[in-house]
Amino acid sequence: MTLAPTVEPPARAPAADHHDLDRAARRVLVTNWRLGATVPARHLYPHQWSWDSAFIAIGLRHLSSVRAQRELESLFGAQWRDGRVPHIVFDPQVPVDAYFPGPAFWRSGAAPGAPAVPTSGIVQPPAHALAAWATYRADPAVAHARGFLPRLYPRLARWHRYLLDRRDLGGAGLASIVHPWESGMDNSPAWDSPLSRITPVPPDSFTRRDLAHAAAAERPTDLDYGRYLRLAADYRDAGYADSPDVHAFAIEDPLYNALLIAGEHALADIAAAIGRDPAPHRATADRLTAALMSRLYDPAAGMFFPRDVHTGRLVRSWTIAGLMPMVVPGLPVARELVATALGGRFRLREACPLPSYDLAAPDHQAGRYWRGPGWVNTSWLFWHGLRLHGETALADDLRDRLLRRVREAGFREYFDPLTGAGHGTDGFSWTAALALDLIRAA
Ligand code: 2M8
Repeated sequence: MTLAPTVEPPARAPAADHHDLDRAARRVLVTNWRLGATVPARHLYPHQWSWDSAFIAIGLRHLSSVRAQRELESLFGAQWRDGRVPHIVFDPQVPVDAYFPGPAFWRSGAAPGAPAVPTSGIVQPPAHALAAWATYRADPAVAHARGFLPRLYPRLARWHRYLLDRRDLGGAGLASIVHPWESGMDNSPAWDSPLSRITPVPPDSFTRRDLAHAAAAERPTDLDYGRYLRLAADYRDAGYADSPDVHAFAIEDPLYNALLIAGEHALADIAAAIGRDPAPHRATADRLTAALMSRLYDPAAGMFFPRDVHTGRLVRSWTIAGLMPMVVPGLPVARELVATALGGRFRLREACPLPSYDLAAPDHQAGRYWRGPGWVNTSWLFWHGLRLHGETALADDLRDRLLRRVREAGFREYFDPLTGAGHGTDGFSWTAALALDLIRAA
């Protein structure tokens, strides 16, 4: 049995005690808005990022449904002919050395089927169909008038098709990520072992820009970067072709595939709304859910783990990615995931945002990027999943604590899950956007 995804809280004005937070969140999104899209953060991330735009649209829909629609439309305007949606769409107005690696590294212009605008050649988690459906539901009249869904649906369907066909590197139906940046959780401890096989490029062959805007102790290391660049350069030099020979890093990730499944359910809803047949999308979602359960779920652990396609083994690292299948409608083990989230590794009742990595692990680092701190997007996804599976009390409690955290620490990129201290950049768009969404569900 599958349930329809319920990503759209009823449109509501913010309660009086959230007015200031609401106003401040709007200000972040206004400041970060460029021509047709929103940057994740002004200095650290001055271009359009793929899954950021999905979360941003989920918040923007409460301010301006047209802007939310344009956020997604501008991203899909940079879709490649093979269906891939690039992880970064570069703004040609921004100086080329503002972000590394920039257009000169990715050289998308030389790749077959790339758009005219410069982009990266890798992808990010497919949160877009969910965001498109939520955006439509916020204002169906305006969406109809602009032809939003009929225009976006074929592009979303081609995007998913790319992942289902070209990225099924393990042959079991699940999509593989081929770079840690594709996971969205760039330096997750889960990637340490598969990355250890990759020869880094020499440290003096590149100049990082991120360290000009964020503390080194809160970012990935130079060794991580050396390996990221090796993988990306190999992919680029193969013309961005997808095959197990090209991809020395190939992982079936639970977060990635959970969003793909939730996205297929959203595509079914979208298809039905525009008079197309939803059944193929529901069938794909059901097939992928079965593969997710058989390939990535460990019943003894009550947890999903990534599978390394090259070794064939699960990577038993307790990251928040393993809880993300909560967003899958009808997931048969939602109760087990809640129990895991309530346990000592994630401490759902106190930790906020939920830690990106096992609080009890000796190598948990509360302030370093995706190796411990909490992010609002993964907590929003878990909150959404709790509601989807009827865990309303836990969902409401998480929502209230998330809003309190953001009010106290600001629209930071990530937070110490126990002390609440803010880390990374400030004025971070998805933190603001998802706060706007949570406020309206309060
Ligand atoms: C971070 O990733 C980028 C590379 O894509 C970076 O570190 O430069 C990640 O947190 C990723 O999930 C996010 O989409 C991106 C922009 O916010 O920043």
